[in-house]
Amino acid sequence: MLKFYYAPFSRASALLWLLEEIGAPYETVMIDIRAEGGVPEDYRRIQPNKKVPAIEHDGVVITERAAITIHLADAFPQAGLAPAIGDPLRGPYLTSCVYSDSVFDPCISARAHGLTYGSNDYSFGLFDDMVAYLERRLTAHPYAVGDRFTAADVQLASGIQFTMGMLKILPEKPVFKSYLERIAVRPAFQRARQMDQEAAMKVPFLQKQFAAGRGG
Ligand SMILES: N[C@@H](CCC(=O)N[C@@H](CS)C(=O)NCC(=O)O)C(=O)O
Repeated sequence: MLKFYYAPFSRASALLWLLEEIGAPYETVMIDIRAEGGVPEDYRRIQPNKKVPAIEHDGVVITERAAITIHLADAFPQAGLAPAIGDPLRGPYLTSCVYSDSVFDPCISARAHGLTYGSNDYSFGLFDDMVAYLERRLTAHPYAVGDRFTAADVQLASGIQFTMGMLKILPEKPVFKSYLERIAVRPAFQRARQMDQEAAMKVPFLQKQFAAGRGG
């Protein structure tokens, strides 16, 4: 039994895509992270900071998107989304899954908030180093960790898409654009996008944003 704690247009949207790539049945529990008065307190028993995503898989709760991504790709090996232990790509794969949330994401947030700092000041290091590293990696091979799509691409492409396309914080490098083009043709990606849009239309806060022409 797989339960997915989800809110549209959020970091949980990446996991919606991953679940669609995997194709196993799951039950979605909507969490209104934009509810007036905040996220209901009883959700804290699932996620200590009341954030999405979270999953409950066969009675075990897993939080933190990178951990959930790694877990799901391993739990459903038939989807072929994770190099196995012993595969030389396993190390780069794990690194990439975690890098997206522990380096890429906070570098973007720091930049968005105009934070100036030295490389040593924070564990995630410098924005420019992060951009140069991703540019090098995606120039070296078409996907996050080699020649084939893995769950690490769900992490990476979701981040690139949102921060380059919507937030306009990640620079529009040709290598990032062509990477997203390779991703955009995936049926699971397209399905998840559509599902995310439809779920967003049911969120009161987002309904108001759409009505005011600010959504999407
Ligand atoms: N470190 C968390 C971050 C998740 C996160 O930031 N979720 C946001 C949505 S994008 C959230 O739930 N925000 C609601 C809130 O903070 O109240 C993870 O990787 O799962």
